[in-house]
Amino acid sequence: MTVETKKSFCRFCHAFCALEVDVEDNKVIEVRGDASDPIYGGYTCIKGRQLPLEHNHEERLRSSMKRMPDGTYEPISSEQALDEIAEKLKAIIGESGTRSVATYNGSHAFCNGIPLSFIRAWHAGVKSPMFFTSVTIDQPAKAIAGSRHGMWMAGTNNFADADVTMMVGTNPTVSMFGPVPPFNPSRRLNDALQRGMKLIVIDPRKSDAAKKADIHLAVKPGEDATLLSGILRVIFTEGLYDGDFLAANAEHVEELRTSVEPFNLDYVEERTGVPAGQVEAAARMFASAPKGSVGSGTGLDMGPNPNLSEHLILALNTVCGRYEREGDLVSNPGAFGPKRPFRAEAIPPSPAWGKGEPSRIRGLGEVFGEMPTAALSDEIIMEGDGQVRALISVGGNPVAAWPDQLKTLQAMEALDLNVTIDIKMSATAKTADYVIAPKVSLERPDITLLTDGWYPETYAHYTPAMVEPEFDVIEEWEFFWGLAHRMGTPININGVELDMENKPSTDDVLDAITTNSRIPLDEIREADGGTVFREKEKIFVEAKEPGNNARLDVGPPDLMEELSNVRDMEIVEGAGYRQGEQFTHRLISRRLREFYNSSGRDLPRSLAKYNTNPAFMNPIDAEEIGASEGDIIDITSERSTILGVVAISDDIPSGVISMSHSWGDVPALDDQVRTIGASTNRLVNNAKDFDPITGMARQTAIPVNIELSKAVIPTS
Ligand SMILES: Nc1nc2c(c(=O)[nH]1)N[C@H]1C(S)=C(S)[C@@H](COP(=O)(O)OP(=O)(O)OC[C@H]3O[C@@H](n4cnc5c(=O)[nH]c(N)nc54)[C@H](O)[C@@H]3O)O[C@H]1N2
Ligand SMILES: Nc1nc2c(c(=O)[nH]1)N[C@H]1C(S)=C(S)[C@@H](COP(=O)(O)OP(=O)(O)OC[C@H]3O[C@@H](n4cnc5c(=O)[nH]c(N)nc54)[C@H](O)[C@@H]3O)O[C@H]1N2
Ligand code: SF4
Ligand SMILES: [Mo]
Repeated sequence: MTVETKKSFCRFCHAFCALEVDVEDNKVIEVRGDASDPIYGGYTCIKGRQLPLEHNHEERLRSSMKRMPDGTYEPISSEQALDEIAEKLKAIIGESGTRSVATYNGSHAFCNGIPLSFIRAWHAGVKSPMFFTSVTIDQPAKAIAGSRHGMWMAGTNNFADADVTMMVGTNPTVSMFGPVPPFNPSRRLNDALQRGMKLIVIDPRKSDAAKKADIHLAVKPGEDATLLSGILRVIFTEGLYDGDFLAANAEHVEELRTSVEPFNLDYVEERTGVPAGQVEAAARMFASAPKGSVGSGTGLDMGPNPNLSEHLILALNTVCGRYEREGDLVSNPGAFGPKRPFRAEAIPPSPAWGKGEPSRIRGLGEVFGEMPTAALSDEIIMEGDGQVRALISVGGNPVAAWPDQLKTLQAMEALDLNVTIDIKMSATAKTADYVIAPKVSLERPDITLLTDGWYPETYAHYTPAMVEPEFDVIEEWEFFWGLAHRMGTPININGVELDMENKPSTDDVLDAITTNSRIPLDEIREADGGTVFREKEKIFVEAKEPGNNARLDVGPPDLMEELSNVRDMEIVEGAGYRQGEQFTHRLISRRLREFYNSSGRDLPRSLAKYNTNPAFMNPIDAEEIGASEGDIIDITSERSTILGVVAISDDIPSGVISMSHSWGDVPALDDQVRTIGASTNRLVNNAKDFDPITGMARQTAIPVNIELSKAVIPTS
């Protein structure tokens, strides 16, 4: 057999690195970074390099599965599964209405150009508002804050020519997320530092990013709103703001100034643990550089007051005028987005909440057209009109990822129909009535839709399928098309009515999704591999439209009140949030390079690095409880207790435990903590300290106590 080499891109994570793929006998045998790619330049990571193994893994589902009355699973053909599921959905909708049918779209619905548009169209067709995604348990605060503060049409300053970058609660060289464009971010960050860019990192632990920073502010977990207010106060007090920009483009500046005034440096130091001199130095470094912005990640948005904290990020950029201005080159107007203007003007606030379908839970509701995932388990458990009875999870793993694992498990059991589309028997699949086996990335045509706006130039990549699987696996959209076909549901994408009698091809669906694309998909298809599409004429940021008086709102009254409440809180001894809460540590989230949330836990080279999600802790804290490397500890929040495997690290400050999420399984398997890890989400209480708009529970900076465990867990 000859080996054929073709170009494609990785979809193990959302970074979509360009690859060369070796195919032999319709099988993916090896992948390498495509060194000729103009954006990625041959970069891959340990996860991507294991793609062939993921495709050919012996535990990969090669047919869909149906749960039998005794709890075991039997293979079922995808057509038969679709027949049965469609019948059950019809019955449930007939009895309980369309609100009783929900989908949850997880990270692998995002690592694929089609599912989100297709499944939204399916919801419109069946008239169910119950569309959920992982975004509402991730960083919904970004969209919320943007909608309340307003956005700058021409965007923030580019990373490529920034003089300074501030990163808050993000670790881009591992996560492929945050202010560094996630295309070989290590090289991009190193290049930027070499050319003199200053880096400020706010993170409780000495993360990979923090190790490279000019200034690392090791904030006490969850106290970012206070620290960011302190930075803003220095900028106002020392007159380091961009007064001309604010006068022309912002409102409520005085309100912001007076609201941050009480955050004097003594107070900020006492509450956040960051020395006053460092706060001052960071504020000066950020504000005095001509260009460069601040950006954040999950470390900020999963903590307390996420919408307020994210607003302060936007306000920092606005106060320092860190936006592209008239005459600046638009480096990437987008390939797949529609044609649109780039003017030096504000897109005014337009709150993304308070409309649409109300949730039955905790006074929440639709946010930016999605329902809040943090309350989905309650929507399933709570009886009454509108109760969710059927759930289809797509490329997500609720049992691993949703806040409050015990409640999630209760919800999975309460469902009348529980379907998941997953490549393996995940913790969630093991609770499902049907597990639909999908194609894996290199078996599907796809486009770089998710990352379109993040590229530093107008880059796009279309890939055909590399191999055609010889077993019964289907794409996610084919599953929903199959349901719609059986239920008489129309599917309309961008005004294109799909043929509901004869199944379209994946390329037909991609055509529908890119109907309004600036660069026609056919032009992108013609290129072999990822390509930069140079503009015939360069696009520059235009002047503000005459008569446009839109302003960015840096100090909306509701948020200024929230800020004042933060300031009024008493500073708590230890790690609790309120007086009287007796906790010694705050547990913070982090990502591991070798895994993608719960994906990768079956890949040998990843497992060689970590076969559990260690409880990283400071040596002093370990000594205090008498724990050594590899010992098992009990980690107890006000909600529950989990086991953790101690990993001692100087990078973690005393009083902090740093652990990755989406590990572990159900409580019955806890004694396998050394090989399957532990579920940090079992520590989260989704009904307490939740954000009133998005329902986000505190998924980082969780107050906990630790002690050496009495559980006897063998080491091998
Ligand atoms: N405490 C705490 N909780 C968190 C977080 C945290 O930091 N701390 N992070 C949150 C965040 S940011 C997110 S995004 C969520 C993630 O939440 P989820 O997306 O629900 O969780 P994942 O583990 O990413 O689930 C992905 C699933 O997709 C499957 N899969 C892999 N490849 C494919 C494929 O090609 N097709 C299909 N159909 N399935 C595939 C995997 O086997 C896995 O079961 O978790 C959130 N939960
Ligand atoms: N390798 C890998 N890459 C991934 C993922 C993965 O699981 N593995 N997951 C993907 C997903 S779903 C997402 S959403 C992105 C997320 O991308 P990021 O947000 O960049 O994720 P992390 O790498 O966890 O970085 C978060 C940082 O916040 C810090 N932190 C924790 N609590 C606090 C706090 O209270 N305050 C501050 N200031 N910092 C805090 C942590 O120490 C950590 O360094 O990553 C994506 N990329
Ligand atoms: S960073 Fe790794 S997993 Fe993500 S797309 Fe690139 S090679 Fe794949
Ligand atoms: Mo995420």
